[in-house]
Order: sequence, then C-alpha cells, then structure tokens
Amino acid sequence: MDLARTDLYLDGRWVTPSDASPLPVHNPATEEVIATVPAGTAADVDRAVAAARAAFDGWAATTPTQRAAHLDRLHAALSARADEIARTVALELGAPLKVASRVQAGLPLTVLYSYVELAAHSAAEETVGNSTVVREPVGVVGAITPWNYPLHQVVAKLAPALAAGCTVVLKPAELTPLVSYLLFDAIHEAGLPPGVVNLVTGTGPVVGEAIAAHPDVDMVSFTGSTATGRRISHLVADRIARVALELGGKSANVILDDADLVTAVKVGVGNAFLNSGQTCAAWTRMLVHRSRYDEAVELAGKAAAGYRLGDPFDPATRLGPLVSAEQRERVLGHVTRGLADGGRLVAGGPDAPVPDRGWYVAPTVLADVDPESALAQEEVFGPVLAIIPVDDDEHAVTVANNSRYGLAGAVWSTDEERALRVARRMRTGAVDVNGAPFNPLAPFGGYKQSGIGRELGRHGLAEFLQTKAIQR
Ligand code: TXE
Repeated sequence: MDLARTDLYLDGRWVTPSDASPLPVHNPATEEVIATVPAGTAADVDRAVAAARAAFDGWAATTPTQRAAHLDRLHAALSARADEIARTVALELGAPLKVASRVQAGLPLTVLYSYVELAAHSAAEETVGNSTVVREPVGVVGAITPWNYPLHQVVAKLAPALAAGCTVVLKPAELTPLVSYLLFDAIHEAGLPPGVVNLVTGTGPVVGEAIAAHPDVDMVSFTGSTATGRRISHLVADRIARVALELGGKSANVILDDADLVTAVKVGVGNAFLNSGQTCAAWTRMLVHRSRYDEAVELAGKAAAGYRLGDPFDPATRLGPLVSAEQRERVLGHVTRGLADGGRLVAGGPDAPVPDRGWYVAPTVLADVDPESALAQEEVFGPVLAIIPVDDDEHAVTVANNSRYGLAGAVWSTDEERALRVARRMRTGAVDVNGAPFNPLAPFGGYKQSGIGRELGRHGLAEFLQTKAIQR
C-alpha cells in the first residue's frame, strides 16, 4: 500500500494545499514514519468552508430520499474498502487487525447504513395547535475528530449531518488521518455533490481552531479531550454557534454481590482494555461489593495476564500499542502516581515486560484504589483498570457518581430489577446491564464534563437539525 497523500479534498476535487509542508504519520507498533499528509492552514479552511457554504442551499433542498440514496452509494463504496480500512487502522493506530476489522471498519459501516434509513426522519413534521413544527438542517458543520476510532468518530458525525441536509468540513486527528483519505476516495467514487463534504488535514491548533472560530461555520461537532472541548466551546461561544461535544470518561462497572462474577470480571476487563484502553466509554473503574472483592481482584489479575501484546498483524495479538510515545508516557505516569497513592499492583505496571519496539503498555490492574485519587478521577486512556471495593448498592452509586465525567457504565446482578435501580441512579449517558450488547441506534453521549449532545440513531440526527414553528 502506498499510504502517502499530498492533497486535500475541497469542492468535490483533490486539490493542492496552500502550504506544501507535510505532517508525518507513524506506525505505533514500529515507531516508524509510514506516510505523510498535508498540514492544512487557515487559508485551506477558508476554501473548505466557502465550498461547504456554496453547496449548502442545494444539498439542504434535496429530499431525504435523495440524501438516503447518496448515503447508500457511499456505504457501498466504503464497504468495498473494508479490508483496506482495517489494515490502515491497524497500521496508523496499532489496533490488532481482528479488532480493527470488527470495530474500526465494521462499526462505522453499520452506523453509516443506519442513516440511510434514518434520513427519512430529517423531514419529520408535527402539528401543535395552530403550529406546524418543521425541521431544517443547521447549516455548515465543522467536524473535528480524534484518533482512537478514526473512521467511526468521523462517520458518527458525517452520516447524520449529511442525512439532515448539512454540509461538512472535516478535520481528522493528525495522528490517524490515513483512513479518512479512504473515506474521501469513497465519497468521490459515490459522487456526492461538490462542496457537500470537504477534508482539511492538519493540526488542532491551526486547522481545528480555524474551523471552530470560523464565522461561516454554523455548528462544531467535536470528539476528543475535555480540555480541547473547553477551548472549542470558548471559540464557538463568541458567535453563539451550535456545539456538540463528546469528551472524556471515567466509567464505572458496578459488580453487585449476587452477580455472575466470572462473566462480569471477564467482560469488564475486556471492556477496559478494548483498543488498548483508548476508548472514551471504557469501564475503567471496577466497583466490587466487598463480599466478592478478593475473588474479583484475583480473576481480573488472571484475565489481564492472559492478554497477549504484540504485532497488530499477528492473529494471536489481543493488545496493540498506544497511539503515540506521548500517550504512553502519559499512561505510565498515571500508573506510577496510582501506585504512589496507595493502589496495589495486581497485574502489569510500568516495569512489566513489553515488546522492545513500539509504544506498548502492559495490561495493568490496580486494586484498593482510593476513589478520590487521581487514578480513579482522571481519564487514563490506556490499558489500566482500577478496582475499588464498595459496601452496598447505595455506596456503589455514590462512588460511581463521584466523577466529573458521566459517559457510560455498567451494572451486574442476577436480580435485573436491582441492577436497573442502580442503573437509573447513575449520572451517566449510558449504562449496560449484565453485559447487554452494544446498540448502534441508541443515543451515545455524556452527562457532566463528558460532553454536550448525543451521537448515533435518531438523537444523533436531531443534533444537526433546527426546529421552526410556522403558525397558521
Ligand atoms: O486529544 P485532543 P489528544 C482524551 C484522552 C487522551 C487525551 C489527549 O484522555 O489521553 O484526550 O488526547 C484536535 N482546537 N481523548 O491530545 O487534543 C486534534 O487535532 C481545535 C478522549 O490527542 O482533544 C484532534 O483532531 N481542535 C477522546 C482532536 O482535537 C483541536 C479521544 C482531538 O485531540 C485543538 C481522544 C484546538 N485547540 C482523546 N487541539 C474521546 N472522547 O474519545 C487539538 N485539536
């Protein structure tokens, strides 16, 4: 595969960026540069926004059926690239190929297809007394996305925005921009009208800020760190534009005393370590009833020790590296601090063996973690699980809610009613009971500092729609 790219996608064409300086893209498993992409500039953002603005009226005037047909063609063009997508994400993120096929390629295809069907809802009207309430697209959307699920995070914004009738300027994460090029190859092949979707690669401070601050961008949809989300909110606030933020998390996995412990711990560890722990919704705190605590800690330690680290292209590999040297240092710093704060090392740790090359962190479990300590409060974004004992259901809810985040969570109990009572009291955007399957149509998003707004399904579509009341 020749991975290097030199162009941006503006107004339906591949074009030369205003400044030719390239940005390197690394393979985190080998630490080598595997490609370069253009470092876009504010001038490129201006061109992209102008194209999206010029395309808006025409695209907004298409019918939901026409937009669904475009999304269907895009889905077909992207599906044809599923293997290439999985290999590309394995290369630029270090995701094990098996996981990359299922999650990194499979999930965005499912989400994209859901909006072929949901596009019809973009024109839903309702009558309220003498008013007809109509929905209209918000306008030009600036989408800024992170590197952890590089295609999914893009599709979760682009598909509903297009279904709603919005036009889009995308800035993908600079660490993993290559898969977005495959998406735009598919967009070109599918024949979306010029200007409806535009790609400007580059850094957050240059391209991201230019998008967030652009007077002609009607809405910014961002996924990433809470710190950057805060910065974007400030930029958007100056012109009172709409903003959707999907930020960090510190989700609690609550295991009650009557839970099927073996399953709860195995699934819980798997969730915490998925994508090397680089998942905003990961259940990074395991809260276990004291009567089952020692047993759970032992099971979690054994489960973690069974994870094989290695080459993402080796079918036996279950955990790849972290995305960058900086993320690795950050994660190891969290673990060191967690130990200094009284956490007990059960598996992994900063000194555990890892491959010589690549930004690997050993799957790590700390028990007896103080719920107030940094390890229980900060988003770590690595394969690190903190186990905390709790006294009863009431205490579990208190500890689960003792977080500035509120993105996801889980509850395990053989008494489903009891689990549901706990689930309803958790201040978080989603809760899974007894390992329920992921639902790509369910709203996804955060309470508290985990964000504003919802992605996926009908709620995700509503983010990109305005509401108008016409009285007669
Ligand atoms: O994220 P950033 P980083 C969390 C996770 C991780 C930490 C740092 O805890 O350890 O964030 O990761 C763009 N104006 N999450 O530094 O900076 C940037 O170019 C506009 C959680 O990589 O938030 C990229 O496209 N845009 C998370 C995107 O923001 C800016 C996923 C995300 O990068 C910008 C990733 C600026 N000033 C990290 N600065 C999740 N919620 O899933 C950066 N960007």
